[in-house]
Amino acid sequence: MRMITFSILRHFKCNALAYNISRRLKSDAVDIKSDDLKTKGASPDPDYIEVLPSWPEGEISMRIKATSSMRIYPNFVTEEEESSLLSELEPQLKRLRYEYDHWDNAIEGYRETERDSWNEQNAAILKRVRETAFSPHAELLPRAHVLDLAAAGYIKPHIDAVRFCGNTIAGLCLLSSAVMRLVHEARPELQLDALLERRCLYIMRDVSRYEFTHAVLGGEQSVWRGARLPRRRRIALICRERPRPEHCE
Ligand SMILES: O=C(O)CCC(=O)C(=O)O
Repeated sequence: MRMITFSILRHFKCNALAYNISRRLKSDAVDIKSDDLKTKGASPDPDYIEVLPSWPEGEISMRIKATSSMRIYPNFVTEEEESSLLSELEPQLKRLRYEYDHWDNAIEGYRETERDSWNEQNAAILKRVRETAFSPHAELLPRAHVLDLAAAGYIKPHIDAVRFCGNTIAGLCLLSSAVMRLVHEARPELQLDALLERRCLYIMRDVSRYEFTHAVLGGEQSVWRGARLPRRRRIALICRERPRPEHCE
């Protein structure tokens, strides 16, 4: 197993071990009720989740599991809230260089950090993210992961490692819209795109998290419903649950 340069994102990416664990976890994952997701303010997502034509028409059950295990809340933060978050993040990010040679080639053109202390306004936003995405009993990782993708950056398909985070992942999208593509690991014809608009919050858990790879498209690939979606610099503020104890190293 390759373990080379330090990277926060590395902890959340799959590797051979994580794949194996995630396979074992799948049977648990599909048993979790997808309506555990809070639906406050969330659309059923036909506007933001698009099943791609390669998905067989008769394959309904997996379609329901996949689409109901991902939620997108458009305009979760206002422009003013976005500016407030950026003004706290930018000085920290400016000190870092974009990297183009991620240890496992999972991500190109990124810089990243973690943060656990926020000014009052931003702490309230983070609290709202956590209250929306996680159950009150969830144990969360204390720091939010800040992932800054350059305009030319992109994230290749991967499954997040269960060793480093729990079931639910919540990402607040700042500065640029993007398309996230999910592809079933064992049945690659099962594909869907999610439109992650600037200032939206997305939540992934269960099937979308464990059975599908996810990727953030860049360059020419960044297309939503047949139209180019220009990818600019994008910052994702990602909150995660602690890993389940049985998955800790
Ligand atoms: O940038 C994003 O929103 C996705 C990040 C990602 O792929 C991950 O944290 O596993």
